[in-house]
Amino acid sequence: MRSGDARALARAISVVENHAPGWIELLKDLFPHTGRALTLGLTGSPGAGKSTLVDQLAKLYRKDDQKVGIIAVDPTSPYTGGAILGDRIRMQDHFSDAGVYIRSMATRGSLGGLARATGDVSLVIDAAGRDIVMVETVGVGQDEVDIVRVADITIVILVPGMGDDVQIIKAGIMEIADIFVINKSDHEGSERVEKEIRALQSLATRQDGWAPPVVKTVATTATGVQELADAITKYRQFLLSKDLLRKRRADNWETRLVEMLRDTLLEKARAQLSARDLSRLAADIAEHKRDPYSVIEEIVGTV
Ligand SMILES: Nc1nc2c(ncn2[C@@H]2O[C@H](COP(=O)(O)OP(=O)(O)O)[C@@H](O)[C@H]2O)c(=O)[nH]1
Ligand SMILES: [Mg+2]
Repeated sequence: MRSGDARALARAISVVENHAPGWIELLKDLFPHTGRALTLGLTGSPGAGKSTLVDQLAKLYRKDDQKVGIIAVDPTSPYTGGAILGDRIRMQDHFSDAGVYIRSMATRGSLGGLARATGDVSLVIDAAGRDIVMVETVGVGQDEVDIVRVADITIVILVPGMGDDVQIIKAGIMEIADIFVINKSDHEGSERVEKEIRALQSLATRQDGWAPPVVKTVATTATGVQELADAITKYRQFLLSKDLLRKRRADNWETRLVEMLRDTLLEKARAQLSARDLSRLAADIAEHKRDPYSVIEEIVGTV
């Protein structure tokens, strides 16, 4: 896998994603080889043009001979897999190019949570020697906010005229945007969206002193994509010049560590406690034979 074999990479990701035997050992072994890739998180409403944009960025990075990994997390159509299929079809340009590796994440039943799974998979791709890892996710809820926390740089994609800018602000994505993209700028109303972003930005200043730029794109024609890549480079340089990349990654790891700890402790507790035990305890509590606080203390005490 580390020599760049895409099939070995796919197998390694499956082991990690499915928590197949040895997955933790694999991640332990790979971890020393990670930390080199730049991870970009791209988020926005369904249909905003995330996949098209990711595709164009990948083309650009390939011209620069950078090796690219793409993780597509799209919970908008978890039942049919339609969106994932669509992504694959549109991105098949790259399929003949071993320099672009595309992976769709299962959005249901991810063991230990989607954000955690995405983080683990991006580590595997990083260890495989990819220079850029792009994570595409739909910005709708906390889970997606958590997903972008695996990223070094977060790009929020808005489009004119759908009122979805407001949705994104609600979801708290606004605060985590390092770069704003107004895609579909061939449609009317991109000026208004830009004004709204500027107005919101004036309300809060960032701790790091960075002023997130607003880049207008038409992803379908690659218009503005070079400018977006330039904005990414500029922010990366900003992070490095102020030694903020390290801080950013430490912040991300702090969030991830808590999540990993929660998962692991819960798993251990579950292993000690059968579903039947749990039902029996719940029934006892409902009948006020026992109190839930002592029950939890007891369970935690045995973990
Ligand atoms: N007019 C226009 N259409 C776009 C643009 N970018 C993407 N699209 C189209 O919008 C649709 C959704 O794009 P997609 O990349 O799948 O969005 P995603 O759901 O955010 O990944 C597709 O039909 C794209 O061809 C753009 O800048 N302008
Ligand atoms: Mg997509």
